[in-house]
Amino acid sequence: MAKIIGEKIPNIPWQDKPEGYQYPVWRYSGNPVITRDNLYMANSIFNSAVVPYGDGFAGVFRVDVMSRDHTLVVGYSKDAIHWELEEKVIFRGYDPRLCLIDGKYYLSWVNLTPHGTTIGIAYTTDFKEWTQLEDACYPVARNGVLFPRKVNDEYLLLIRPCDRGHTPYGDIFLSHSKDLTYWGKHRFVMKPVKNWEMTKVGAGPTPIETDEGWLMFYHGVLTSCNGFTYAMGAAILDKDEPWKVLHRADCFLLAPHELYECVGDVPNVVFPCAALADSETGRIAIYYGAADTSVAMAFTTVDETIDFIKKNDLIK
Ligand code: BMA
Repeated sequence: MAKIIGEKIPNIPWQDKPEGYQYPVWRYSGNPVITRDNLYMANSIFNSAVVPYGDGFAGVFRVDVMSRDHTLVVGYSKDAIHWELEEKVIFRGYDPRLCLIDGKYYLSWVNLTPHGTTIGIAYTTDFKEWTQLEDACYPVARNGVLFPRKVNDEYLLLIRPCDRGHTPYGDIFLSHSKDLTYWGKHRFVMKPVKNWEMTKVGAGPTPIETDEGWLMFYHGVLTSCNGFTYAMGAAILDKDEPWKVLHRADCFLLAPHELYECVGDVPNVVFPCAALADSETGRIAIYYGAADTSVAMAFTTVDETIDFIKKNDLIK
């Protein structure tokens, strides 16, 4: 039995696995949970981040507005399924991740600069006032994902260097920092290996600490004759040296199969940006962008996912 090391979330949203379903990750039956109807003047609300907050949950949501500008707004929920979003734009950019480190909620996102995208970092304690730090790197990079605690006394950030366009390549790297300002000791973590992720890979939700290592969900991109297909994979990174991949599934765990994942502004996209993980029960609720149009949820347990990764392990 694998164990999640982290907080208890007794009110984690949950639905049991459908009878007879064979795979380790199953979708919420009420998907999608957030659509453009959640906010006036939204074109689409998708790749978004959530965390437990107070007696409920808070989140930062990617809202592409009707001018098609990329904005980030805050939202709140009692049950992590039904969300109230605020109109106020906190930052411009996209693909937010949230991470609680030492009592502060850190946001990392794709920050927009005149020279291309980079990784913005800001923190808050109340989701109202934000303090923005220096960008974590120079352009061009995306998919910046912080670890929820220091490892060997250093903060860790997964990062995916890329180009200014729809990058036809992309490997995951890990950077270290003592102060969240100066980043260095850049380590290669992983590159695409199998067909389903052959074009590029990028970290997804904040890594989940387990007694077997860091559980990292990520997205992988396949290029077909019809364009990109984004699916979700999973790997386990070494606890103390997380640039070392201990286990990695050779196949996706969730791919665009439902209509709301296959049809939208960008068809065939499953893009995970957040996960709630309850250390008491081992339950995990994953939040992913569906077809760059809405937010959907899927469930798994730490046991099911780790078992599946090990049974289909490409690390021999
Ligand atoms: C990536 C990012 C994501 C998006 C995906 C599919 O490059 O821009 O925000 O979901 O493409 O369009």
